[in-house]
Amino acid sequence: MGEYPNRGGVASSMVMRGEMMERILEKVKERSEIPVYQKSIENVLSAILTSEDFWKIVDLSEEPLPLVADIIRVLEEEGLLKIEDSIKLTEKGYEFVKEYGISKKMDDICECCEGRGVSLKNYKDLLEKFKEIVKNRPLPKHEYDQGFVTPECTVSRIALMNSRGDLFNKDVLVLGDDDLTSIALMLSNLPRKIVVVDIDERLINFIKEVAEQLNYKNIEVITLDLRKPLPEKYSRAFDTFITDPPETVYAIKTFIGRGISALKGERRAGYFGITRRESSLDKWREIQRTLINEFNVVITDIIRNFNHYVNWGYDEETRAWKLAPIKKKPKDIWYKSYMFRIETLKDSRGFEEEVDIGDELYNDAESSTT
Ligand code: N4P
Repeated sequence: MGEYPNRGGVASSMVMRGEMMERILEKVKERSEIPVYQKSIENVLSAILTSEDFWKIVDLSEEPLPLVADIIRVLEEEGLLKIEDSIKLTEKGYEFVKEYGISKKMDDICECCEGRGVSLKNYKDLLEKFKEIVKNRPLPKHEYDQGFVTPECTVSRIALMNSRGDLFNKDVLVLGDDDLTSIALMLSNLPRKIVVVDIDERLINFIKEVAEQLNYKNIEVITLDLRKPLPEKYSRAFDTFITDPPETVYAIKTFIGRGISALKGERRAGYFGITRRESSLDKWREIQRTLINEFNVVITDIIRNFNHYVNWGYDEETRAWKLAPIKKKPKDIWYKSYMFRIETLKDSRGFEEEVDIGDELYNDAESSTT
């Protein structure tokens, strides 16, 4: 101390902010089942510097919603923020982020592709037709955790899969289709054959009707709960699959595992969305372990926030709503997922067992939109 007389103030505030961070971390750990790190707190604070809106804070922080809610409560208890009509840092909060060295969360994504990395230039007609057809689509059902992506996302999936050589003259399997990707696939006329599986009759009927209107013949649709295995004839029958599973490790294993089992063999591709809104990075690691160690496939692409989910209308009935510190409906899209592409290699294998689980297919400690 004596050696650096002028730095006493700085040193003591350094200790103070270190203690404050430790305390916040301990308090959040006490109440959350979700792994929390200093980085999680920093992410939330950084997002709060950018937005006062809870949903936007979840979106920007990229921490699971229930964890963000707990962190916000603790920050409030510590006097770093105020929850009123919106979420705002207090003077003490601003001081803390300044001393701690936390800056605004920037979200400078490309305005042409919204960060998806594919161009829709060659798919303009398809997009227009798709938008027209889906105007009277079945609305999302809470019990199946449905929530569909924007038409631009659906059509970008076609552009993406085509760019990777996974559509033209290929047999394509769609596992769960509230996004109506199969309709965009029909309109593209790229696949050789399309098979769609969904638990929801309404979707199956809608897709059937559209196929009839388009006079599209190379499609089969089946109603099936994916807790059960696919019909025998679909084993090793496809070149490509696409799915968007509920975010529990169970659902991911089941949906993706069935997709992999349905592929013809090596060097075939699978696509699926994985979110940060309902999955911590610890869960992501678990998912990636399953992919690499159990299924023996390789991850070739992970595209951040490729999928944007249109707000699904049953917000007030969800756990997310209960946890939200301010009961205001989201204005903008906040739920996004990363698009994964995997490829099979020699000795890749999927999953064919029936699973005996109920609600755990949809819910775990990190999920919140059911
Ligand atoms: C969740 C959507 N509860 C939002 C509504 N999840 C499934 C929807 C399928 N299109 C997204 C999960 C991402 N893997």
